[in-house]
Amino acid sequence: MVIDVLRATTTISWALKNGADSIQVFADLDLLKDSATKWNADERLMLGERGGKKIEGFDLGNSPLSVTKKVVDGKRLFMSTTNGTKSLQKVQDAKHLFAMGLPNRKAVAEKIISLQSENVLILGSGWEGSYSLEDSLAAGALASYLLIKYELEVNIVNDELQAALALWNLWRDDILKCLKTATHGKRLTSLGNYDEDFKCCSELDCLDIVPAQFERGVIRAS
Ligand code: 3SL
Repeated sequence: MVIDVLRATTTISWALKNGADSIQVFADLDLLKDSATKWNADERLMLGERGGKKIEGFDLGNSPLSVTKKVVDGKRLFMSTTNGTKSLQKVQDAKHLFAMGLPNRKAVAEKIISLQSENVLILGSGWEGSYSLEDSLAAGALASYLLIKYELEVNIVNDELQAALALWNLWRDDILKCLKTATHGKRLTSLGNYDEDFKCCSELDCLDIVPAQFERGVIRAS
């Protein structure tokens, strides 16, 4: 499972909630443009960012607020972001692959339990290869939900997730503050007013959507 709280997996979850048909993720922009041009022009959108800013010539940036029903309903989104879509590509050979943000934490947790998987690998997207506070927070939020609801069946097997759980217990009552304290939050703040994005990305368990990979690189609501 891949987490990118700010903001890729939150945007993916909201896009699917608002009726996007599917989201095809890319690390490489040329490949993205090539695939997008082969798709029906009325049914495609190119979406993405580099360094937090919308990519020139693209229809949308990477904000969960931009993927409204009016804009994305019935469309395939061709998406590339600095970290989140790269992470999704990296693990695309996984048997089951999900994308999670804080808004769909509960929905993804219930899905995981329903699959009765022996092992669950959680990949926080971070920022260009380094750790990020907000993705660890969400990993801790997931662990916390699973432990409280399914205590006997869940076993945390590494210190990274124990630390993430401790982080969640520290910040769970002020998620918004945690996101703004994170270096990525500060980076976004330095680019402009992202208050509504922060609010949207910090809202817990408000979406019943589980974004799941259906074919290599293509994510749909499950
Ligand atoms: O790195 C990513 O995948 C993005 O979500 C970063 S940003 O929030 O759009 O800046």
